[in-house]
Amino acid sequence: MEEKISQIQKDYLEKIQKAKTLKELDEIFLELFGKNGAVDQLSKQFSTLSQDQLKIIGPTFNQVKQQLEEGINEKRTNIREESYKRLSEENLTLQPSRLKARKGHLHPVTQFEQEIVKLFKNLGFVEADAPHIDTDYNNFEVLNIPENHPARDLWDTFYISSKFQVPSSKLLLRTHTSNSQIRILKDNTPPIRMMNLGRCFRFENVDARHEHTFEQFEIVYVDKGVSMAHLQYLSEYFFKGTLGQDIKARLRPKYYPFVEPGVGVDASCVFCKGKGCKVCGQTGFLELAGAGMIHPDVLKAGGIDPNIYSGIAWGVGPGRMVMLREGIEDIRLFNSGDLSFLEKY
Ligand code: FA5
Repeated sequence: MEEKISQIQKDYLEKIQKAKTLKELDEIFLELFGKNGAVDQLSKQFSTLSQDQLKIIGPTFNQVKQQLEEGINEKRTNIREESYKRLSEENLTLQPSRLKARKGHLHPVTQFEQEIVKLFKNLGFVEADAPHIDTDYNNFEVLNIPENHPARDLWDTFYISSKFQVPSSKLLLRTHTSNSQIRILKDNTPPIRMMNLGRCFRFENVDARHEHTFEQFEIVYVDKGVSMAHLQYLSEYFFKGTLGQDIKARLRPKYYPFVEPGVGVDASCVFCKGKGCKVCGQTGFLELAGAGMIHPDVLKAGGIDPNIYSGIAWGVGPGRMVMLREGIEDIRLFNSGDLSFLEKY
């Protein structure tokens, strides 16, 4: 174990030293401290050590962790300072007459979001607000995800430093628009038809389909006699309105602690129309949303009697939908600020 620690120390101190950009440093940080990163992998092996071994390894491990973290921070500062220096030494001769006027337009995800808000406004849904920075209670606990629930692993997030915490409520960046559910239920009386749209955040291993900062769209519908049939109808209404009239919706059992039953909502594949192809893994369907009947405990926490009312909640990622509709292969392009990409939409 000691050897592994010193190998990681050696390898990563070297990598940090060689890094030239902030992006490279971010990647090194994720490799080390991200989910399943080198540090995480090491600490998982601690359970195989005896108490005596732990007493020796523990402090070394913490020391190396701290050294690597400090190394990254120090290098970040160096890279920033160097680039400020370069900028301040640069001599710019601006010639405004040569700049071509550029016409801007809304971001492709924003365009799509305006479409879906309109679709649901046509059914009487009203927009509700929910904050990006929220309490652990609203984002997790009230949704049946207590502190040690395994579902938290799927929705790891960024926490606000304790110096800025309001006493007694841990603050975090919301992981999903489902933090709107408790507000919607508390602030309204049935029949409720509301939707929430906006930014969500996760401590993700970022890749072509996963961003740390992305958008979600959620609807909450509560009334007497609301059932899975409404869920099926609304899913199909959404897919037909955005992907084409020939698209079908399929509900498949899936676990979310705040709905019962919970479902993954699939759309028939836009590429092969349900026949089976490479994109849908020959299944004919693509999973696009999570949904279900609102759990009675969540209704109760929102002051609504589950013996009288029932409700559905449904959440989708607009970014992933735009990727599908426009054939975009990498979700990271959306936040990249790359105008040559954005100008195509
Ligand atoms: C949720 O976030 C649940 N809150 C959805 C829900 C709402 C369930 C209401 C039940 C009732 P999930 O983690 O599966 O579930 O995310 C929902 C959608 O958000 C995904 O299908 C995907 O389209 C999008 N999404 C999730 N994580 C990311 C990510 N890292 N980057 C981009 N899109 C993401």
